[in-house]
Amino acid sequence: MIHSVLSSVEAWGAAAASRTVLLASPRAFCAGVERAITIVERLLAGQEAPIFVRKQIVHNTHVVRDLEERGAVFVDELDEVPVGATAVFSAHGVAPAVREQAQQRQLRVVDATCPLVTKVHSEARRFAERGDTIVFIGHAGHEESEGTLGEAPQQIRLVETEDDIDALEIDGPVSYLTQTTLAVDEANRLVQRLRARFPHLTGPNSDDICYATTNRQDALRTIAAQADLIVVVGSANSSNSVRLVEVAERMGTPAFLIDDVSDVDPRWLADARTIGITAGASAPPQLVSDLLDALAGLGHTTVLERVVAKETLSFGLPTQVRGHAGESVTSTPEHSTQAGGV
Ligand code: 10E
Ligand code: SF4
Repeated sequence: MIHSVLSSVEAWGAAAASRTVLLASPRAFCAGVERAITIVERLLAGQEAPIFVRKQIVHNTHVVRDLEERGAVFVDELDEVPVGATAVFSAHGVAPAVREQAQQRQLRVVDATCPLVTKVHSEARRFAERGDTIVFIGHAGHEESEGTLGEAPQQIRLVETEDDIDALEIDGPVSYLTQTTLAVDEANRLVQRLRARFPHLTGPNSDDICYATTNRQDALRTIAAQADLIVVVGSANSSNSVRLVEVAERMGTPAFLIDDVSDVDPRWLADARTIGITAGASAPPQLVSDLLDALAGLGHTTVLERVVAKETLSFGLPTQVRGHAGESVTSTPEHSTQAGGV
């Protein structure tokens, strides 16, 4: 016990140094996540009865814990929700079968699906109606994939790798769609492979990988090129956060995913004089501020923000929680908000 405390003190001692921090921008909350959290917050503020949320509203342990403490009840499936109660669908979207189940249970549904995920669902229905077989590039078992696949289960094939593509046997017209949070470089590689196999392949009018995913990866690339290591703030089940780690690693820069500053291992920092920091789209900005404060406690830090884009997109709220007509939620990743107030 004493030995492990001493070695921990030694490790933190070795981590003490002055450093440069490269801060990626945009980082942290996107507009779809802000909207989903606002929906739950408003329902909690306006109603005595429990608010049930199907699955994690977004894939972040801090966000979920905070909303839980304020009264939200997270469930895995709708059969855990009492008949007639209020149920929120998470930002990742749901399959039509889940909507039908909600109707059967006479639930009051408030849909927090990000509009950019809804767009992919619409494309899936459109491609299926015209008779295509749809190749969906995404991650098996992820809620967003499950939701989109559910739009036309007989006509959609999920692929994750080039081998999956090589194994496809499809007659007739083929189109593709993607999960919104894929790594852009990997997705492009897979689409190229698909096109080689199916030369008449058609796709969405505009990229399914969303603006927030793209911006966070672009910003990360600019800092990963100059950093000794990258720290990504985000939870382990957050697809877009994990992709940020992988993008950095593919560039040859070691990268670590942390839920918050308490996950930092001082041994990572010992030889790192330039640290790159970013956060996934579901991570509260305050967690980045906490990390910066902790690094400042280890020695003088010079923080340089690398801005590749300004995000001004905003999404309207569902009528059930709208304060006034046309009200929307804007993503402001450059500004810190309280982790407890997400
Ligand atoms: O695991 P994901 O990255 O899909 O989700 P997240 O909750 O970490 O971030 C928000 C992204 C959503 C809702 C999917 N487009
Ligand atoms: Fe919407 Fe993109 Fe955010 Fe997902 S990552 S919630 S698709 S804006």
